[in-house]
Amino acid sequence: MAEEHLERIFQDKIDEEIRIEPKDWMPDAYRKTLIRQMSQHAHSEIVGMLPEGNWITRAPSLRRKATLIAKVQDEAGHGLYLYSAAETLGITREEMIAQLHSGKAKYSSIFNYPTLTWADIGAIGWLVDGAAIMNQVPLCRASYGPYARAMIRICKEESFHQRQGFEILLTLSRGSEAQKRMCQDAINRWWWPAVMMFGPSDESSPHTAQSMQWRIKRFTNDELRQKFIDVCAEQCTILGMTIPDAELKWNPEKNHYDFGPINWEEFWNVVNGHGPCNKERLDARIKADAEGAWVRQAAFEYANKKKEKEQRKVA
Ligand code: BYC
Repeated sequence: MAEEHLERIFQDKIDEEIRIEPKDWMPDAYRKTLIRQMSQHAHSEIVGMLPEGNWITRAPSLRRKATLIAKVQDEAGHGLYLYSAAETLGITREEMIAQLHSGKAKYSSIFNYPTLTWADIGAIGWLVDGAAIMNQVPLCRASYGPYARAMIRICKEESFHQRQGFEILLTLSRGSEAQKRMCQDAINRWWWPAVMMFGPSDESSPHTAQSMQWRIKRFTNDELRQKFIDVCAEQCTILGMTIPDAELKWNPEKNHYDFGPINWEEFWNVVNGHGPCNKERLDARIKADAEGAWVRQAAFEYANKKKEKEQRKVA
Protein backbone atom coordinates (compact mmCIF):
# COMPACT_ATOMS: atom_id res chain seq x y z
CA MET A 1 0.00 0.00 0.00
CA ALA A 2 1.32 3.47 -0.83
CA GLU A 3 2.85 5.39 2.09
CA GLU A 4 0.44 8.27 1.59
CA HIS A 5 -2.55 5.98 1.88
CA LEU A 6 -1.15 4.34 5.03
CA GLU A 7 -0.62 7.75 6.56
CA ARG A 8 -4.22 8.71 5.82
CA ILE A 9 -5.53 5.55 7.54
CA PHE A 10 -3.20 6.20 10.48
CA GLN A 11 -4.32 9.82 10.97
CA ASP A 12 -8.00 8.82 10.54
CA LYS A 13 -7.61 6.31 13.36
CA ILE A 14 -6.09 8.99 15.58
CA ASP A 15 -8.87 11.43 14.72
CA GLU A 16 -11.43 8.78 15.63
CA GLU A 17 -9.66 8.19 18.97
CA ILE A 18 -8.63 4.64 18.06
CA ARG A 19 -5.38 3.76 19.84
CA ILE A 20 -2.25 2.95 17.87
CA GLU A 21 -0.77 -0.38 19.03
CA PRO A 22 2.81 -1.69 18.62
CA LYS A 23 2.14 -3.88 15.57
CA ASP A 24 0.10 -1.24 13.71
CA TRP A 25 1.66 0.68 10.84
CA MET A 26 2.92 4.10 11.96
CA PRO A 27 4.99 6.83 10.28
CA ASP A 28 8.67 6.74 11.14
CA ALA A 29 8.50 10.25 12.60
CA TYR A 30 5.67 9.21 14.98
CA ARG A 31 7.77 6.26 16.21
CA LYS A 32 10.81 8.50 16.64
CA THR A 33 8.86 11.17 18.52
CA LEU A 34 7.42 8.59 20.88
CA ILE A 35 10.82 6.97 21.51
CA ARG A 36 12.27 10.42 22.23
CA GLN A 37 9.50 11.52 24.59
CA MET A 38 8.92 8.19 26.35
CA SER A 39 12.61 7.47 26.89
CA GLN A 40 13.20 11.00 28.18
CA HIS A 41 10.22 10.58 30.45
CA ALA A 42 11.62 7.25 31.75
CA HIS A 43 15.05 8.82 32.32
CA SER A 44 13.41 11.67 34.26
CA GLU A 45 11.74 9.20 36.62
CA ILE A 46 15.03 7.42 37.28
CA VAL A 47 17.17 10.57 37.63
CA GLY A 48 14.32 12.02 39.73
CA MET A 49 15.07 9.42 42.41
CA LEU A 50 18.43 11.07 43.14
CA PRO A 51 17.48 14.44 44.71
CA GLU A 52 14.86 12.75 46.90
CA GLY A 53 16.95 9.69 47.72
CA ASN A 54 19.42 12.18 49.17
CA TRP A 55 17.01 12.77 52.08
CA ILE A 56 16.02 9.18 52.97
CA THR A 57 18.68 8.92 55.69
CA ARG A 58 17.77 12.34 57.08
CA ALA A 59 13.95 12.22 57.06
CA PRO A 60 12.75 13.70 60.39
CA SER A 61 10.68 10.69 61.58
CA LEU A 62 10.13 7.01 60.84
CA ARG A 63 6.79 7.82 59.21
CA ARG A 64 8.40 10.40 56.90
CA LYS A 65 11.23 7.98 56.09
CA ALA A 66 8.87 5.11 55.20
CA THR A 67 6.76 7.39 53.00
CA LEU A 68 9.78 8.82 51.21
CA ILE A 69 11.24 5.36 50.57
CA ALA A 70 7.88 4.29 49.11
CA LYS A 71 7.79 7.38 46.91
CA VAL A 72 11.32 6.90 45.59
CA GLN A 73 10.50 3.23 44.85
CA ASP A 74 7.41 4.36 42.95
CA GLU A 75 9.62 6.51 40.70
CA ALA A 76 11.77 3.45 39.90
CA GLY A 77 8.58 1.61 38.95
CA HIS A 78 7.47 4.48 36.70
CA GLY A 79 10.81 4.40 34.93
CA LEU A 80 10.51 0.65 34.37
CA TYR A 81 6.94 0.80 32.96
CA LEU A 82 8.04 3.58 30.62
CA TYR A 83 11.20 1.80 29.43
CA SER A 84 9.07 -1.31 28.76
CA ALA A 85 6.45 0.74 26.90
CA ALA A 86 9.19 2.40 24.81
CA GLU A 87 10.70 -1.03 24.00
CA THR A 88 7.48 -1.90 22.13
CA LEU A 89 8.62 0.68 19.54
CA GLY A 90 11.75 -1.30 18.63
CA ILE A 91 14.46 0.24 20.81
CA THR A 92 16.18 -1.69 23.61
CA ARG A 93 16.55 -0.52 27.20
CA GLU A 94 20.35 -0.73 26.81
CA GLU A 95 20.19 1.65 23.83
CA MET A 96 18.03 4.12 25.75
CA ILE A 97 20.33 4.05 28.77
CA ALA A 98 23.39 4.52 26.54
CA GLN A 99 21.70 7.61 25.05
CA LEU A 100 21.14 9.01 28.55
CA HIS A 101 24.73 8.40 29.58
CA SER A 102 26.19 9.92 26.40
CA GLY A 103 24.04 13.05 26.81
CA LYS A 104 22.08 12.36 23.58
CA ALA A 105 18.81 11.86 25.45
CA LYS A 106 17.51 14.52 27.82
CA TYR A 107 15.78 14.19 31.17
CA SER A 108 13.68 16.81 32.95
CA SER A 109 15.49 20.04 33.76
CA ILE A 110 13.97 20.05 37.25
CA PHE A 111 16.23 17.30 38.55
CA ASN A 112 19.35 19.39 38.04
CA TYR A 113 18.58 21.49 41.11
CA PRO A 114 19.86 20.51 44.59
CA THR A 115 17.73 19.49 47.61
CA LEU A 116 19.19 21.65 50.37
CA THR A 117 16.72 21.18 53.25
CA TRP A 118 13.95 18.81 54.34
CA ALA A 119 11.40 21.38 53.12
CA ASP A 120 12.69 20.74 49.58
CA ILE A 121 11.14 17.26 49.78
CA GLY A 122 7.80 18.94 50.49
CA ALA A 123 8.28 21.47 47.69
CA ILE A 124 9.21 18.71 45.21
CA GLY A 125 6.05 16.80 46.11
CA TRP A 126 3.77 19.83 45.92
CA LEU A 127 5.30 21.62 42.93
CA VAL A 128 7.28 19.05 40.92
CA ASP A 129 4.78 16.21 41.28
CA GLY A 130 1.99 18.76 40.92
CA ALA A 131 3.47 19.87 37.58
CA ALA A 132 4.01 16.24 36.62
CA ILE A 133 0.33 15.41 37.23
CA MET A 134 -0.81 18.40 35.19
CA ASN A 135 1.35 17.24 32.29
CA GLN A 136 0.74 13.52 32.68
CA VAL A 137 -3.02 13.16 33.21
CA PRO A 138 -3.61 14.12 29.54
CA LEU A 139 -0.97 11.53 28.57
CA CYS A 140 -3.41 8.83 29.81
CA ARG A 141 -5.25 9.69 26.57
CA ALA A 142 -2.14 9.69 24.36
CA SER A 143 -2.74 8.02 21.01
CA TYR A 144 -0.11 5.30 21.57
CA GLY A 145 -1.71 2.47 23.59
CA PRO A 146 1.25 1.24 25.69
CA TYR A 147 2.17 4.82 26.71
CA ALA A 148 -1.39 5.77 27.63
CA ARG A 149 -1.92 2.59 29.66
CA ALA A 150 1.38 3.00 31.54
CA MET A 151 0.36 6.53 32.48
CA ILE A 152 -2.81 5.47 34.34
CA ARG A 153 -1.03 3.88 37.29
CA ILE A 154 1.74 6.48 37.19
CA CYS A 155 -0.79 9.28 37.61
CA LYS A 156 -2.49 7.57 40.56
CA GLU A 157 0.85 7.31 42.32
CA GLU A 158 1.88 10.88 41.39
CA SER A 159 -1.26 12.13 43.00
CA PHE A 160 -0.26 10.45 46.29
CA HIS A 161 3.21 12.01 45.91
CA GLN A 162 1.76 15.46 45.45
CA ARG A 163 -0.31 15.14 48.60
CA GLN A 164 2.58 13.87 50.73
CA GLY A 165 4.59 16.91 49.59
CA PHE A 166 1.80 19.34 50.36
CA GLU A 167 1.33 17.75 53.79
CA ILE A 168 5.04 18.17 54.60
CA LEU A 169 4.80 21.86 53.71
CA LEU A 170 1.53 22.29 55.62
CA THR A 171 3.17 20.85 58.75
CA LEU A 172 6.17 23.16 58.38
CA SER A 173 3.91 26.15 57.69
CA ARG A 174 2.19 25.56 61.06
CA GLY A 175 5.48 25.05 62.92
CA SER A 176 8.11 27.30 64.47
CA GLU A 177 9.35 30.51 62.84
CA ALA A 178 12.44 28.65 61.59
CA GLN A 179 10.24 25.95 60.02
CA LYS A 180 8.06 28.58 58.34
CA ARG A 181 11.17 30.26 56.91
CA MET A 182 12.46 26.91 55.66
CA CYS A 183 9.10 26.27 53.96
CA GLN A 184 9.08 29.66 52.22
CA ASP A 185 12.72 29.32 51.18
CA ALA A 186 12.02 25.94 49.52
CA ILE A 187 9.01 27.39 47.65
CA ASN A 188 11.16 30.34 46.54
CA ARG A 189 13.82 28.05 45.10
CA TRP A 190 11.51 25.45 43.44
CA TRP A 191 8.79 27.69 42.02
CA TRP A 192 10.44 28.91 38.81
CA PRO A 193 12.18 25.64 37.95
CA ALA A 194 8.75 23.93 38.34
CA VAL A 195 7.12 26.50 36.01
CA MET A 196 9.87 25.73 33.48
CA MET A 197 9.20 21.97 33.58
CA PHE A 198 6.42 22.41 31.02
CA GLY A 199 9.02 23.19 28.38
CA PRO A 200 9.60 26.16 26.09
CA SER A 201 6.75 28.53 25.30
CA ASP A 202 4.55 27.40 22.41
CA GLU A 203 6.15 29.69 19.84
CA SER A 204 9.60 28.23 20.66
CA SER A 205 8.51 24.59 20.93
CA PRO A 206 9.59 22.67 17.81
CA HIS A 207 7.57 19.52 18.58
CA THR A 208 4.22 20.70 19.98
CA ALA A 209 2.23 21.27 16.77
CA GLN A 210 3.00 17.83 15.32
CA SER A 211 2.54 16.06 18.66
CA MET A 212 -0.87 17.72 19.05
CA GLN A 213 -1.92 16.56 15.57
CA TRP A 214 -0.86 13.02 16.51
CA ARG A 215 -2.62 13.39 19.87
CA ILE A 216 0.46 12.44 21.82
CA LYS A 217 0.04 15.83 23.46
CA ARG A 218 -3.49 17.04 24.22
CA PHE A 219 -2.52 20.49 25.49
CA THR A 220 0.34 22.80 24.61
CA ASN A 221 3.18 23.60 27.01
CA ASP A 222 1.77 27.07 27.74
CA GLU A 223 -1.78 25.78 28.33
CA LEU A 224 -0.56 23.30 30.94
CA ARG A 225 1.75 25.85 32.55
CA GLN A 226 -1.17 28.26 32.95
CA LYS A 227 -3.37 25.56 34.56
CA PHE A 228 -0.56 24.72 36.97
CA ILE A 229 -0.03 28.34 37.99
CA ASP A 230 -3.78 28.85 38.52
CA VAL A 231 -4.01 25.81 40.83
CA CYS A 232 -0.83 26.59 42.81
CA ALA A 233 -1.71 30.25 43.36
CA GLU A 234 -4.84 29.10 45.21
CA GLN A 235 -3.19 26.22 47.10
CA CYS A 236 -0.41 28.51 48.32
CA THR A 237 -2.93 30.56 50.28
CA ILE A 238 -3.78 27.44 52.34
CA LEU A 239 -0.10 27.24 53.28
CA GLY A 240 -0.06 30.93 54.16
CA MET A 241 3.10 31.23 52.04
CA THR A 242 3.81 33.40 49.00
CA ILE A 243 4.77 32.53 45.47
CA PRO A 244 7.97 34.36 44.49
CA ASP A 245 6.43 36.31 41.62
CA ALA A 246 5.53 39.96 42.20
CA GLU A 247 3.46 39.95 38.99
CA LEU A 248 1.25 37.00 39.99
CA LYS A 249 -2.27 38.43 39.97
CA TRP A 250 -5.78 37.16 39.21
CA ASN A 251 -7.01 38.49 35.88
CA PRO A 252 -10.86 38.36 35.87
CA GLU A 253 -11.06 39.07 32.15
CA LYS A 254 -8.88 36.11 31.23
CA ASN A 255 -10.15 33.98 34.15
CA HIS A 256 -6.53 33.08 34.82
CA TYR A 257 -3.61 34.35 36.86
CA ASP A 258 -1.15 36.67 35.13
CA PHE A 259 2.46 35.87 35.93
CA GLY A 260 5.90 37.39 35.50
CA PRO A 261 8.51 36.60 32.82
CA ILE A 262 10.23 33.22 32.78
CA ASN A 263 14.01 33.14 32.67
CA TRP A 264 14.45 31.13 29.48
CA GLU A 265 18.19 31.61 29.54
CA GLU A 266 18.31 29.66 32.79
CA PHE A 267 16.01 26.98 31.34
CA TRP A 268 18.15 26.35 28.22
CA ASN A 269 21.32 26.50 30.27
CA VAL A 270 20.03 23.68 32.49
CA VAL A 271 18.61 21.69 29.55
CA ASN A 272 21.95 21.96 27.75
CA GLY A 273 23.88 20.46 30.65
CA HIS A 274 25.00 23.51 32.63
CA GLY A 275 22.62 23.47 35.61
CA PRO A 276 23.80 23.26 39.23
CA CYS A 277 23.68 19.42 39.38
CA ASN A 278 23.78 18.11 35.77
CA LYS A 279 27.23 16.58 36.13
CA GLU A 280 26.52 15.10 39.56
CA ARG A 281 23.28 13.47 38.33
CA LEU A 282 24.79 11.89 35.22
CA ASP A 283 27.89 10.72 37.10
CA ALA A 284 25.64 9.07 39.71
CA ARG A 285 23.66 7.21 37.01
CA ILE A 286 26.81 6.08 35.17
CA LYS A 287 28.35 4.85 38.44
CA ALA A 288 25.16 2.97 39.42
CA ASP A 289 25.05 1.34 35.99
CA ALA A 290 28.68 0.18 36.24
CA GLU A 291 28.26 -1.07 39.81
CA GLY A 292 25.10 -2.97 38.92
CA ALA A 293 26.64 -4.73 35.88
CA TRP A 294 27.44 -7.89 37.87
CA VAL A 295 23.80 -8.18 39.04
CA ARG A 296 22.52 -7.98 35.46
CA GLN A 297 25.15 -10.50 34.36
CA ALA A 298 24.23 -12.91 37.17
CA ALA A 299 20.51 -12.61 36.41
CA PHE A 300 21.22 -13.24 32.72
CA GLU A 301 23.33 -16.35 33.44
CA TYR A 302 20.71 -17.69 35.87
CA ALA A 303 17.92 -17.21 33.32
CA ASN A 304 20.01 -18.97 30.65
CA LYS A 305 20.77 -21.93 32.91
CA LYS A 306 17.10 -22.27 33.82
CA LYS A 307 16.14 -22.20 30.16
CA GLU A 308 18.74 -24.84 29.27
CA LYS A 309 17.51 -27.09 32.10
CA GLU A 310 13.93 -26.78 30.87
CA GLN A 311 14.99 -27.54 27.29
CA ARG A 312 16.85 -30.67 28.48
CA LYS A 313 13.71 -31.80 30.34
CA VAL A 314 11.62 -31.49 27.16
CA ALA A 315 14.23 -33.32 25.01
N1 BYC B 1 13.56 19.53 30.64
O1 BYC B 1 9.22 21.08 21.54
P1 BYC B 1 9.26 20.79 23.01
C1 BYC B 1 8.41 13.78 36.77
C2 BYC B 1 13.19 19.73 25.55
S1 BYC B 1 9.10 13.28 35.37
C3 BYC B 1 14.43 19.09 29.70
O2 BYC B 1 8.24 21.45 23.85
P2 BYC B 1 8.06 18.19 23.56
C4 BYC B 1 8.82 13.25 38.07
C5 BYC B 1 12.44 18.71 24.69
O3 BYC B 1 12.73 17.39 25.11
C6 BYC B 1 9.08 14.77 34.42
N2 BYC B 1 14.18 19.19 28.38
O4 BYC B 1 9.25 19.20 23.21
C7 BYC B 1 9.71 12.21 38.18
C8 BYC B 1 12.96 19.07 23.32
O5 BYC B 1 14.28 18.58 23.15
P3 BYC B 1 14.65 17.38 22.08
C9 BYC B 1 9.24 14.49 32.99
C10 BYC B 1 13.03 19.74 28.01
O6 BYC B 1 8.63 16.85 23.71
C11 BYC B 1 10.16 11.82 39.42
C12 BYC B 1 13.09 20.59 23.41
O7 BYC B 1 13.22 20.91 24.78
N3 BYC B 1 7.95 14.44 32.33
O8 BYC B 1 7.67 14.65 36.65
O9 BYC B 1 6.94 18.37 22.59
C13 BYC B 1 9.74 12.51 40.57
C14 BYC B 1 11.91 21.31 22.81
O10 BYC B 1 10.71 21.14 23.61
C15 BYC B 1 12.07 20.22 28.94
C16 BYC B 1 7.86 14.04 31.08
O11 BYC B 1 8.84 13.67 30.47
C17 BYC B 1 12.39 20.10 30.30
N4 BYC B 1 11.57 20.54 31.27
O12 BYC B 1 7.51 18.72 24.97
C18 BYC B 1 8.83 13.54 40.45
C19 BYC B 1 6.47 14.04 30.50
N5 BYC B 1 11.03 20.71 28.26
O13 BYC B 1 13.96 16.14 22.60
C20 BYC B 1 8.36 13.93 39.19
C21 BYC B 1 6.44 13.62 29.06
C22 BYC B 1 11.31 20.57 26.96
O14 BYC B 1 14.13 17.81 20.77
N6 BYC B 1 7.04 14.60 28.20
N7 BYC B 1 12.50 20.01 26.81
O15 BYC B 1 16.15 17.26 22.16
C23 BYC B 1 6.38 15.67 27.69
O16 BYC B 1 5.21 15.91 28.00
C24 BYC B 1 7.08 16.53 26.69
O17 BYC B 1 8.19 15.82 26.20
C25 BYC B 1 7.54 17.92 27.27
C26 BYC B 1 8.31 18.65 26.14
C27 BYC B 1 6.34 18.73 27.64
C28 BYC B 1 8.47 17.72 28.45
